Amino acid sequence: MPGLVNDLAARPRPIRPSDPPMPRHLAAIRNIGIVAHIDAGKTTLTERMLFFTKTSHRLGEVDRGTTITDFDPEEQERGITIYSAAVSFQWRDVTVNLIDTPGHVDFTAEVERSLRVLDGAVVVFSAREGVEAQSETVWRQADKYGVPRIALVNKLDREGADFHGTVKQIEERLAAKPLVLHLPQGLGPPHVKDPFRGIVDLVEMRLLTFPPKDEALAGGEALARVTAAPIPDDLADEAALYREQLVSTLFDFSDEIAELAMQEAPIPPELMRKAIREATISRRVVPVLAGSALDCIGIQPVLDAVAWYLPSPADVPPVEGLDPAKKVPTTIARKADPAEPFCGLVFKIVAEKHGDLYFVRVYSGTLKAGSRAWNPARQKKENVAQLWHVQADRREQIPEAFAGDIVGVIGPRASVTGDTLCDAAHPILLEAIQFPETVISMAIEPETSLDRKKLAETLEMMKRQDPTFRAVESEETGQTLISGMGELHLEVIRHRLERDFNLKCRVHKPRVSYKETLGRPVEVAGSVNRQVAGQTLAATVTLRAEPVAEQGGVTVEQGWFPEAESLAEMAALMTQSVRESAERGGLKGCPLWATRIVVLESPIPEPPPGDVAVRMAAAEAVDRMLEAAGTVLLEPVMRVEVSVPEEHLGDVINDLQQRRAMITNTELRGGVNVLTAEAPLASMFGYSAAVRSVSQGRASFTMAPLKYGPASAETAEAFV
Ligand SMILES: Nc1nc2c(ncn2[C@@H]2O[C@H](COP(=O)(O)OP(=O)(O)OP(=O)(O)O)[C@@H](O)[C@H]2O)c(=O)[nH]1
Ligand SMILES: [Mg+2]
Repeated sequence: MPGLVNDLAARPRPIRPSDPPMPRHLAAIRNIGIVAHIDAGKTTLTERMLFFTKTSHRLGEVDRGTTITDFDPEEQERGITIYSAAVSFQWRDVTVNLIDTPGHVDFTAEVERSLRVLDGAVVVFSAREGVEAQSETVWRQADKYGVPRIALVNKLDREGADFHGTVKQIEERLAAKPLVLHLPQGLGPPHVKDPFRGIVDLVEMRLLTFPPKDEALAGGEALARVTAAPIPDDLADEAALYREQLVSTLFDFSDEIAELAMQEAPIPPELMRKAIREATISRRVVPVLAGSALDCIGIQPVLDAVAWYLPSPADVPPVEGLDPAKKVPTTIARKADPAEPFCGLVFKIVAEKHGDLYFVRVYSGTLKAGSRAWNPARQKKENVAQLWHVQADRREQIPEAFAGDIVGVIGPRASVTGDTLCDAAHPILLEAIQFPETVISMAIEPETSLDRKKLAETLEMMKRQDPTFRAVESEETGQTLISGMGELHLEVIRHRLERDFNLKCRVHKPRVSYKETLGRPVEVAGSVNRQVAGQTLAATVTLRAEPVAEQGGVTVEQGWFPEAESLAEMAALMTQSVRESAERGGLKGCPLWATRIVVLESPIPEPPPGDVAVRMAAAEAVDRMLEAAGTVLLEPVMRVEVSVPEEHLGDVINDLQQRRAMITNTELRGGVNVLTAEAPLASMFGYSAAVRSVSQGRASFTMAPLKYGPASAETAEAFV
C-alpha cells in the first residue's frame, strides 16, 4: 500500500552516544558545501533545498536568473555561479549552513576556501556526463581538507543518463568507495518508454515517488508529498542485489548488523543509518543518492542524508594551529566548544558600502558583537563591531556567535582572507588557505586620467575580496596589469568595474603570467661594508639556493639556529630579509617559482650589524644568487580535457598538436572519446572557438591550470 513518508521525520541520531555530552546545539549544526563541475546542478539543488525547507516560498530557476544564491547580475546573465553564496536553513532538528560554490575553473578559489572551513560536502554529478574534470579537482580539494562527502547523481531525467556508469566512474576515477543507497526507477525524460520518476531507497527497501514539479510548487506540506510504496516487481531483483552489497559493506562498521544479517533477521534502518554515518564521517565510503534537481525528485532524501550522514562541528577533530608565542613550531588544538577560548578563520571578505564584511568560521569559543579579537599574523587587535547571519544577499544581526557557526563580522581592517582571529589571551595561528597562482594578465588603463585614483582604489578593494586577483600599477606607462585565473575571471572583473563602479577602461590583449626559477643550484654570500654618515654598515648573508620539482612559490628557510639569543635573532632577521628580497622576483622581473633558498651560517662582524646592514647584505646575496644561477622562464601549462566524437578526433588532435600540446591520454567514456593533454596556456587563447570549428560544434572541453613549465626558447628570447 502506498503511504506517506512520515518516518522520514525521525530525528537524526545523536552523534556518538559514548561521547561526553556536547553543548546541545553543536550536534545539530551541519556546515556543508555543494561542489561539482560546472552545470552539474549545484545551484538548482540549493534552490530546491531552500524551497523544501520553506526558507524560500518561490522556486527559482538558474535558466531564468531567479535563484537565491546566484543573485549577482553577472551570474544571472550567464546562468553560472561566480561567487560562493552562504545560506542557512532548518531541516527537522538540524540547522544547515550551506555554501553553494561555482564549478567554473576560473573560480576554483571559492571552492578551496569553502572546503577549508566546511565540515562536509555534497558532490553533485551529472548522470549524463559522469565524473568530469572539475569534479576530480574538487574531489582532490575535499581530500586535502579531509572533508567527508555524499554524492548525488543528478540529471537522471536527461537523455543518456547513466546512473551505474556514473557510480563506476566515482569508484574508478576518484578512487572512492561508493555506497549506493538509491536506485533510480526509470531513466531519462518523460517522452521515453521508462522515464526517471522515482527512487528505490535501499535502507528502508521501498520506492519513493515525488509529485510533479508544478504540484510540489502548489505548496502544501511538501514533505508529506513524498510517497512511499513497496518496490515494484521489475526492480525487486536489482534492489535485492544492491541491498545485499550495502549490508555487507556495513559489516565493517557494525558487528550488530553483521550478526543480524547472519541470522537473516531484519536490520533496523536506524542501525544502518548509524553505521553509514560512521563510515561516511571516517571517509571510508561515499553514500550515493539519485535525483533530478530540476524536477524536484530526490531533494528531501538529500536533505535527510545531510542530516543523517554528514558530520556536525562536534564530529570533526579539534582544530589545530601553531602557538604564536613559541619560537620552535608547537602545535596546539582547540575543541569545538563555546567555553573554549575563541578562535576562527577569515575565509572570505566582501566589500560593501558600509565597510567590509568578513566571513569567519568560528572553531572554538564564543565571539561577541562589540568585542575585540586578536590577529596573530598581523599582530593587530581587530574590532568586532557587528555580527551578522548571512542569507545570500539578506542578513540578520546577531549578538554572539559560537563554536561551529559561520558569521559575517563588520569591524576588522587589517585581516586578509586566511587570517586567524582569536582570543588575545590565548593566541593560536591556524593554517592559512592556499590559493592557486594567477595564470593570465591583462593591461588596463582608465579612459580618463581623472579616474586613475578611483581605479586604483577599486582594484585594491577587489584584491581584498579575491585572493586570486592581482593588480599592479606601472608608474611609467600609467597602465595597470591585472592578473587572474583565466579569461572569464578577468572579463567578470572588467564588467564589475564598468557596471558597479562606472569605471570605463581601455583593455589590452590578455597574456599569460610568466614566472622564473633558478637555472642551477648555487651557494653564495652577499656582503655590505660601507661607511654611511660616520657609521659602519657591515654584514654578510650566506645562502644556498636551488630549483625544486614541487610547484609553488619561492620558499626561504632558516638553516642556521645558533644557541646565543642575539645570534638567533640575527639568523631570523637574515631569513626574513632574504625572503623580502626574493619576493622582488627574478632576472626578468617575474615572480620566482619552484625555488628553495636556505639561509646558512654567516659570519657576524664586531660590532654586530644593525637591521639596515642585514637587509642590504640579504639583497646583495639574492642578486648574486640570480646572477650565479641564471634563471629559466616558466609559463603556465594547462590540463586540457576534450570530449569529442570519433569522426572529429583526428582533427582535434591535429589542432592540439599545433598548439604545442602533449596528448597524455585518450579513452572512451560513455561512447565519446575523452582526450587529456598538457598545453601551454599561451597557445590556448581562443580555444573554445577553435575547437567548435574543427569539430563542427560537437566537442566540449575543460581546461585548468596544471603547473608552470619551461617556456619555449622563442618565448624566452622574445620576452621583454
Ligand atoms: N534536465 C535537468 N537539468 C538540470 C538538472 N539540474 C540542473 N539542471 C540544469 O542544468 C543547468 C545548470 O544548473 P545549475 O544549477 O546552474 O548548475 P551549477 O552546478 O550550479 O553550475 P555552476 O554554478 O555554473 O557551476 C541549468 O540549465 C539547470 O536548469 C536536472 O536534474 N535535470
Ligand atoms: Mg551554480
